[in-house]
Amino acid sequence: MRTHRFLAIGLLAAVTVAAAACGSAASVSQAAPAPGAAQTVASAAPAATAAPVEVHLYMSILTGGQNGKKGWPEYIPANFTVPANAIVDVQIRDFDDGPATVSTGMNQVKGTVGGTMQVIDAVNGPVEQQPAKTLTEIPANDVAHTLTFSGKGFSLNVPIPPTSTVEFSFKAPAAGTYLWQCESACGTGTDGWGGPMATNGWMQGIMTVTQ
Ligand SMILES: [Cu+2]
Repeated sequence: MRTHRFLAIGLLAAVTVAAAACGSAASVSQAAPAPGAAQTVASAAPAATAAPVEVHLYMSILTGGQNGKKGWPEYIPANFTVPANAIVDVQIRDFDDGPATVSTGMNQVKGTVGGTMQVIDAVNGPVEQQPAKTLTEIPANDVAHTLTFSGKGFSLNVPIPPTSTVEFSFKAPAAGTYLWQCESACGTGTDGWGGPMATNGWMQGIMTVTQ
């Protein structure tokens, strides 16, 4: 199994709201130090948790040369978990330097927040500080891999150029499991759809969405 990780930063917003509630609670209790004041503070908590959770997902795409399995490029992690209805901010660093034949239309960005992605022409170091282009598609002959969900209940397509970093956000669907597949024929066999393209944990994987 691949390792997976994601960072939840949504709590920061909740903490900020909670701090504000504490401040107003202090003034309320000074004006009227009645037991009822504490209940007013407690009622503010549900409003804070109603804000959408935002999480970050960091992925890398390694070549078969990098991971020691020739002809088997690999998403790390390929299997990951996000909370239902969260805004998921994704960064994918693609260390693969060559394109592969992409399925028709899969060079277009679909299903992301705003229908766009950011492309950065760098993969190492603090790429966030490099200039980024906001794009809705890239040339079909410049796609190395894609991150594509096309099953029931969730649809997303992000094409990824060689040796670049892409960033985008999507809204997580309802709880469940969702299979993704790379739609760029980067695998083994005469059509490039064998090996990693047909193996979970490599060029396909599962997004688990928790309640
Ligand atoms: Cu691929």
